[in-house]
Amino acid sequence: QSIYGELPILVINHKTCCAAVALQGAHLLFWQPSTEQTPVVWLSNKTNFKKAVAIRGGVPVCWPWFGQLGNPSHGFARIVEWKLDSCEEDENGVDLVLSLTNNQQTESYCNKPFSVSLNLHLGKTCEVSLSCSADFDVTSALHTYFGVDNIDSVIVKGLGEVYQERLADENKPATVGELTFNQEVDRIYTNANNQITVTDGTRTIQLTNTNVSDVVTWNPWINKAKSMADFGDDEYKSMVCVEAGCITKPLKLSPNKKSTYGFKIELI
Ligand code: TA6
Repeated sequence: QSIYGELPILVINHKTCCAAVALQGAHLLFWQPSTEQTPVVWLSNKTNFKKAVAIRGGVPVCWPWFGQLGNPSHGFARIVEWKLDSCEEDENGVDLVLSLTNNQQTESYCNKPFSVSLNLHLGKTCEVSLSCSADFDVTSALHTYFGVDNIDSVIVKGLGEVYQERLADENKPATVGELTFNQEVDRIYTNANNQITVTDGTRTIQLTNTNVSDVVTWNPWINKAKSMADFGDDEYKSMVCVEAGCITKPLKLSPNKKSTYGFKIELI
């Protein structure tokens, strides 16, 4: 464990992969299998490592709301410090469990009891599973940033053709089931396959989702990239967000029953 900027970070150097996890937000910062020259889970070079400031890249945990359904954007879970419950290593990789329960950090955002935990497996595959219980419903997403060789050659397959448009003036026709990028894209696909692939011509990443209702796709493109201080002007070329989410079908929670969703990432 070390401190990077203002944040406690768990650094993982295993024969199968290297990775890092910030205790703030139980935030997987990056994941790079040993076979790869560049991270599969991507982190901006300009991200902040400041307390209570959202990290740009990795897997932000959006909870207990997605986007602007509340304030701060994407919920408070990603900007408060979680507890490391366990960290175990074997020849297959490293398994971490982190948790957050209502406490003095969270009471200004939420005055009700809740419990949320995140299980991470970091090895040849990257597996992230969120479990939560509360007496209120939540929307949530694991907002994964994938590293790509060049956005111009990216094709995302398996999304289906039903989506909610989050941009005002989107005018690009959807390619049935496949998505390519030549402008800002910000969509919630509501009938995607459980298995999605992201290929950029040099590698194919397979995302297998469990218990999710939605897959969000986002690339800020040129102008929005320039407008974000924690995002390099050209970094839109080397990332794409494909996010496992429970947004259009919120998680109906109860205090004594855990609701769980998540994903597995592997190279195929
Ligand atoms: O998931 C897409 C999105 O909701 C976009 O609208 C954009 O706002 C992105 O998330 C990043 O949000 P953030 O609050 O992390 O800057």
